[in-house]
Amino acid sequence: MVVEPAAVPSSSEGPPSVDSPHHRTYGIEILRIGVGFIWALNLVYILAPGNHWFANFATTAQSYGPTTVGGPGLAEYVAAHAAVFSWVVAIVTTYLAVAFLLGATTRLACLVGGVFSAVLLATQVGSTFSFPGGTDVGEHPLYLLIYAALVVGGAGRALSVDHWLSSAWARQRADRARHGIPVPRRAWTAPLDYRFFLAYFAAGILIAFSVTLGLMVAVPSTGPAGGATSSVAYENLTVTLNPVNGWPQFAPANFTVPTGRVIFTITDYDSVMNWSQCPCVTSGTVNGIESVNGTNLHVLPSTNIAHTFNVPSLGLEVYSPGQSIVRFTVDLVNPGAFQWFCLAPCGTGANPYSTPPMGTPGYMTGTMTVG
Ligand SMILES: [Cu+2]
Repeated sequence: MVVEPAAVPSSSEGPPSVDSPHHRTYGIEILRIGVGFIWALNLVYILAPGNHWFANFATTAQSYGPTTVGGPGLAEYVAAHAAVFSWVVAIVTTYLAVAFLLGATTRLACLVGGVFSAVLLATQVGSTFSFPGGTDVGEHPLYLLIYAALVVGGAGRALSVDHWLSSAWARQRADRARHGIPVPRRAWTAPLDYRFFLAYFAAGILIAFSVTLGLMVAVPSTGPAGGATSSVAYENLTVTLNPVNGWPQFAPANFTVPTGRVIFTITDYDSVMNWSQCPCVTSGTVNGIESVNGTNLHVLPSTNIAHTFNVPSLGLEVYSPGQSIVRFTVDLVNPGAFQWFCLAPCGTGANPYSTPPMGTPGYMTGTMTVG
């Protein structure tokens, strides 16, 4: 289909009207279709069998516990009801993909998408804007802006099912009027004023954001999903450059965790490298996966690894891409002192595999005490 370039509206009377094709602007519709593609990609991720999205949902939800204000209670609640929440997310994702791509119920989709983004944002408030800010909710402020732009710009007035339906109804009403048949008044045949809708949109987002924040504080921590007797522990590590010598450094390098389920978060501020020799297969974690910026992976690309976190005696191999947040869950059965190593060639000398900080305690190796 050939689309004529968008005509510049000659009047300044607000969004283009349904019945004035000369005033249609296609830019806003292209933005809408673009958002539809993003949601379609999310849907592909959910449906791809290799991602085990439904099976991993509980672990993924629980891994957000440590970065949630008000404690991990809400994350644990979602993890404990993973079947319900994984389907809700899958259904919302499907609806948003279809609605935005086809331009069917465009405004409702803006509201649903906005509320969804507000809820996700609220669960990660505080870590969303922190550099590298790489959780998968990092882009939701942008989504909210796009939805607001779609509402204000009157998306769905061209290239869309909404437009096709409203034109069909307008024609039928005109037809009836011509033949003297009374035209029934229906609320939805007269488009809601966009400013009026924008008020609902803004209110919906504020309410969703505040309710989620409130729930995070209100829902008490109950421990990990499905087990009331054991508890889950969290360990947060960062990789930063030492201000004195410039070497990358895990902090803390020596730490103690209890036996049982431990959720690790590595925030890696170091830059990426192309490590063509990287084994890059996660192992020793629950389900053999790690989450990189919110996406569960078993095999990682070798092009952006900065460091690794390996505990050979536990068979644990986790890869940490640069400028990213890595989460993984381990079930630690036996107490003891376990030495961990970074195996990525991050040495600063001639041989990056053997020069400091590689193998230097307090930088790229240390002791994890379990018990
Ligand atoms: Cu390293």
